[in-house]
Amino acid sequence: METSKKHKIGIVCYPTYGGSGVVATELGISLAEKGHEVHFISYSQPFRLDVFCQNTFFHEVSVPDYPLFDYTPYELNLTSKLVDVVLHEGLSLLHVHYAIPHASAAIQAKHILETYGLHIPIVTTLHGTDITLLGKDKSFKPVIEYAINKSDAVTAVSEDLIKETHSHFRIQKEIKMIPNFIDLNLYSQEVDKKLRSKIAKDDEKILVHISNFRKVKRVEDVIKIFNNVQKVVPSKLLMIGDGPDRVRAERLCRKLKISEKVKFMGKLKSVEEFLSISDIFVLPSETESFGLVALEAMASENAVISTNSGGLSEVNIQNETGYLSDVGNVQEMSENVIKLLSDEERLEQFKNNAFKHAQKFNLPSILPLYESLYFNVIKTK
Ligand code: GMT
Repeated sequence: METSKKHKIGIVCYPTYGGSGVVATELGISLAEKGHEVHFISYSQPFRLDVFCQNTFFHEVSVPDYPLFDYTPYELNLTSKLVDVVLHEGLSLLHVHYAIPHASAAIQAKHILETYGLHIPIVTTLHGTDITLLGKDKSFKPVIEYAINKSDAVTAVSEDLIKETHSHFRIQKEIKMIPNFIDLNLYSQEVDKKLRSKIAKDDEKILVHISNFRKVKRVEDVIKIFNNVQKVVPSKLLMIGDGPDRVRAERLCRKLKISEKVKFMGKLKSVEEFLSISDIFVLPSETESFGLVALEAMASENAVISTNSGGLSEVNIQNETGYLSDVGNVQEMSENVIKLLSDEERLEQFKNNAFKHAQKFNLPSILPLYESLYFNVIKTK
């Protein structure tokens, strides 16, 4: 298939810390490096796009504060911005990440652009909570369903998310699975000994959790697991990120008298160096369509202890790269961490397996899947 032609691609994403924003931004940057012209459209600069990248452009959606509105109509501002950017930059495609409001705004923009005699193909990527959480809220159902069905192509980041989408919505469109990816060059398998010595003693193991500390992440389970582990294995826990449940997690550490062993690091722009010094990544989420952050940890040779919810079993392989348990089974997850940390040979084996499995999701293998999808929808426009 001829995919070498260069295009002008619009990417709509959330700019904040979070897997979907990371994937959308890394995808855009990689497409730009391959010679495509990439226009990011969002309400602020995506956090990984703060350095100069050739062939990339950023268009900010500004949301004026009118006293008339009780609720700011962001979707309308986004729709108008999309129409404007497609018209004036001559885009050949819009790739939107998240069904609402991004896909629904893009579909509306597409209808408006038709009145200008322009056809713009829309590629929608489903990332998770738009389906697994918002999808359960019936008030969004018609909009999400319409946005998916009217997109020219739809992708989801795991097989489980495709299944979930079909179980919540009446979908007439084929949903193609394109898994999330990582750029393996960014991750180191070498332990930064100087950094490690600042966090833990030589005989201590390091556990790490990274998230936005939302309810769905069950950060208190991380603390409970670590509390059980540290009674048996000398260890430290790194809690990276910030969000609504951080205070509860900190409070629990104080109650359990383990605050000295748990370091809350807040939001970090780059997590790679901390992943390189840790042994086990803990992700006890209620649900996770994919769990990109677990894959990032695996790229740095971390074994993973997670729940078996959503698409996590497509990333973390039971008894190979880590262990998976039912949501809330803190006891089993604690025992699994202890089992791994007490058996050096098994731990090394799992770390190596994790790295090998992560290689399957390396950027150069996944990028052509998107390019070929773009090529197909542009060709048929
Ligand atoms: O997990 C979050 O709270 C963030 C959310 C996002 O918007 O980035 O993550 C979702 O998309 C990621 C990228 O595809 C996936 O790796 C995460 O598993 C997914 N989160 C959930 O399904 C809860």
